[in-house]
Amino acid sequence: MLAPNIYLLVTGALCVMEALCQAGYSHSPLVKACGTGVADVLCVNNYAAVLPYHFYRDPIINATYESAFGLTIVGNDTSFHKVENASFLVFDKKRGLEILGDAPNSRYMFNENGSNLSIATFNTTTNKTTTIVNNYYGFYFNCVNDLVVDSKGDIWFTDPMYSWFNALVDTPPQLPTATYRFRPSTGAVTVVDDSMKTLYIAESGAVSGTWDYNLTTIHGSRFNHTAKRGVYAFTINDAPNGSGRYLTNRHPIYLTQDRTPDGLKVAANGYVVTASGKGVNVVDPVGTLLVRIQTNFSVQNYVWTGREYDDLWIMGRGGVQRVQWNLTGQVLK
Ligand SMILES: *[C@@H]1O[C@H](CO)[C@@H](O)[C@H](O)[C@H]1NC(C)=O
Ligand SMILES: *[C@@H]1O[C@H](CO)[C@@H](O)[C@H](O)[C@H]1NC(C)=O
Ligand SMILES: *[C@@H]1O[C@H](CO)[C@@H](O)[C@H](O)[C@H]1NC(C)=O
Ligand SMILES: *[C@@H]1O[C@H](CO)[C@@H](O)[C@H](O)[C@H]1NC(C)=O
Ligand SMILES: *[C@@H]1O[C@H](CO)[C@@H](O)[C@H](O)[C@H]1NC(C)=O
Ligand SMILES: *[C@@H]1O[C@H](CO)[C@@H](O)[C@H](O)[C@H]1NC(C)=O
Ligand SMILES: *[C@@H]1O[C@H](CO)[C@@H](O)[C@H](O)[C@H]1NC(C)=O
Ligand SMILES: *[C@@H]1O[C@H](CO)[C@@H](O)[C@H](O)[C@H]1NC(C)=O
Ligand SMILES: *[C@@H]1O[C@H](CO)[C@@H](O)[C@H](O)[C@H]1NC(C)=O
Ligand SMILES: *[C@@H]1O[C@H](CO)[C@@H](O)[C@H](O)[C@H]1NC(C)=O
Ligand SMILES: *[C@@H]1O[C@H](CO)[C@@H](O)[C@H](O)[C@H]1NC(C)=O
Ligand SMILES: CC(=O)N[C@H]1CO[C@H](CO)[C@@H](O)[C@@H]1O
Repeated sequence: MLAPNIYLLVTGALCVMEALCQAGYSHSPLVKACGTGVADVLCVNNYAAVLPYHFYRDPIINATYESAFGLTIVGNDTSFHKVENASFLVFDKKRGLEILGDAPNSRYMFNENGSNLSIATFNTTTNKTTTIVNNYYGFYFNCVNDLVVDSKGDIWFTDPMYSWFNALVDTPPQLPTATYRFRPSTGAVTVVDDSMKTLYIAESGAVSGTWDYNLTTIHGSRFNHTAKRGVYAFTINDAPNGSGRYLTNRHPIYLTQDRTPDGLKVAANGYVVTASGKGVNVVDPVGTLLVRIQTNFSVQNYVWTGREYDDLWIMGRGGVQRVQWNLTGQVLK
């Protein structure tokens, strides 16, 4: 008969027994170059589940410093510092390297800051942007955010309030947070519902603030790492008589390691892709982190393009990055 594993709960007080604490550190080096070598890909050994003492991650996010996993100080490991600037972090070696494919590539394309209150097209031949919608019957959008284009050419987008809370705009919110459909051929903007089988919703309670129309309240927000910042899955059910849909089975699948989830999308194979801080994470449908793309700017959104839908354009505050990999987007119907 096999002896069952014995799990010890090592409390803070027990950690004075240094030998016991250090004994758990058996996954050295913590990170190592991996993959085909065509891009800087780092494999994170065993999810870095045991960091050698003493380690420290500063929780601060301010104008000059943004807490990130890769900035964790791990004084007794000589490899971990490489995490900071790697293009790709692989957590699940088999599925992660499959997502990256044979020739992953991540390139910073250009710096850009705007489109925060409008939707514009960008012509990759001329580098020209053309605004196609910038208001809802005279009201400014708060922060046109996540966006997808369906096969009919309709653009579906969310309009939350981050721009105000992040002090990116000087117009306080004028509309409720909502999801819209914009039809470029007619100019019509309509508030919509979703119609997918599983709905993923990101919660960004960690970024919060207040406003009023008197322009006297605090502009900008504080970041609170202990508040909600997870991805939740719901099952979408059809009402029996076809009269509508309802959600059940809300369950958290993922807590982002940096900032809050943003730009949530589902890949063709069902993997859930979400921006978080300065990067984009790929998790499986139960929330296991497989791969992270790292950028040097905070990512807000991204879109799959190209004939094969494997060309990912990532945008955020301070940049646009292009990633060519082996994870394809969903063709929306
Ligand atoms: C921002 O946070 C970093 C890290 O904690 C700190 O060193 C720096 O002084 C802070 N800067 C400001 C302007 O508060
Ligand atoms: C390295 O480990 C030793 C022994 O556990 C510990 O005393 C020391 O503080 C650690 N050094 C750093 C820089 O964390
Ligand atoms: C990562 O890149 C930044 C910006 O170029 C640089 O300041 C920093 O030293 C780099 N970190 C490491 C560990 O190389
Ligand atoms: C690319 O992904 C597919 C699954 O979508 C997989 O079958 C294939 O092996 C992957 N390619 C590489 C080079 O890993
Ligand atoms: C983007 O915005 C940031 C913050 O407002 C500013 O520091 C930076 O210069 C801007 N960059 C460009 C290219 O406009
Ligand atoms: C981009 O600009 C070029 C040159 O003006 C034009 O020929 C092309 O049709 C434009 N692309 C789109 C998708 O509008
Ligand atoms: C468009 O931008 C790219 C990337 O910055 C640059 O390489 C290219 O020359 C630009 N094209 C034009 C027509 O300005
Ligand atoms: C607007 O702000 C002023 C100054 O703080 C305050 O006296 C007034 O009550 C506020 N008005 C509203 C409608 O909140
Ligand atoms: C951070 O969020 C937690 C959980 O919602 C809350 O209990 C705490 O008061 C918040 N801290 C601050 C400084 O707002
Ligand atoms: C359809 O079902 C809903 C809730 O299940 C109910 O409220 C509604 O009255 C039903 N409509 C018809 C036409 O049966
Ligand atoms: C990010 O990297 C690109 C390319 O190396 C560089 O042009 C850009 O200035 C960097 N941005 C920041 C905020 O470091
Ligand atoms: C494209 C666009 O609307 N950019 C705006 C984003 O917000 C800043 C701050 O309000 C404006 O200065 C930009 O023009």
